[in-house]
Amino acid sequence: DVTREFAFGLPKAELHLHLEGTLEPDLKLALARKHGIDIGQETVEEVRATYQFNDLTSFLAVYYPAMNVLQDEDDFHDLAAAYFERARAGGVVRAECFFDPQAHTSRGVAIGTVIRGYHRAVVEARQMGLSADLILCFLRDMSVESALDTLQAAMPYRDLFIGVGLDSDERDNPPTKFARVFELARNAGLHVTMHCDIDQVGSIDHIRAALTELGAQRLDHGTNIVEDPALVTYARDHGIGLTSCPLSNSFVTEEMKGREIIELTAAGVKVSVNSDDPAYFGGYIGENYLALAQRFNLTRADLERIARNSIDISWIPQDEKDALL
Ligand code: ES4
Ligand code: ZN
Repeated sequence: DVTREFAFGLPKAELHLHLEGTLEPDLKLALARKHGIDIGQETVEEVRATYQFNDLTSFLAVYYPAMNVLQDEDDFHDLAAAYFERARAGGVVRAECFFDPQAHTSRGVAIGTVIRGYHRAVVEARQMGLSADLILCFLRDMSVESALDTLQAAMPYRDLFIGVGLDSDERDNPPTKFARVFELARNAGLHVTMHCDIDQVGSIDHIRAALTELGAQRLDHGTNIVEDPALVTYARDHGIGLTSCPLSNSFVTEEMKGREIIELTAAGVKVSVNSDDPAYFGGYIGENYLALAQRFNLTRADLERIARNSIDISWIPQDEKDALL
């Protein structure tokens, strides 16, 4: 009995959203034209046809090169502003958005250009009644030195983001590689989350280290935690939130992780549903709620609980949170 209207209308928090993953074919083409960049396609349909993948490697091979069209502060603003419009239409009342500075600084764009552009859109979103903030992510397939440099370069903009995360290719890049970076971030009063979950040998060890050594307050994906009941209990007792992304997971792992989401929620772990890279994975947050409900026969009450949990595990200031719950 879950309708599209219900799934989209539920007030919810988006906690796992890569701003670079919201680059729709039409904006990509418009920015390519603006800057005179040849991206190899001439029409929106041709660009859309390149958004084609079946695992993380093939996805990242499209994802990073696409970012070449993001050049000036307005580009970053326009990307985020377009996302916030879509988020509002999907019932999002709170958005905590990842961005990848190294994907831009590595091609010569200044970190201030990135952060100022995104932040201008955040301020406008707030003026429209959407509570929003930024989370700076480190690319885990780059060196720890690069991550340290990035954190330091971001410090002049410390007040324009609320936390740090860890993304890109997890293989051979455990979170412990970045222990020093996360320690410095925590000391700066930043929130900490990290991507943990690629369904590979060792991912439960990544989750254990994230929670017990690195100070992670949330896990992005992280549903592999079901493999270790003691860690499930730990997550429940410490209020560790999980940010699951059904449509993205069905590309990268061929599963929405619905069983895990249901099991963990029943065990008292707060699991949210999110959109990851919605321009690439076939839908924004409303589509993710709807797809999960349809595939796993969830009720309206199930979705209401997930939406409420998403606000509960958000890093919104407590007084704002109380007003939303
Ligand atoms: C990502 Cl699906 C996925 N996995 C790892 N890192 C990412 N960054 C953006 N999307
Ligand atoms: Zn992600």
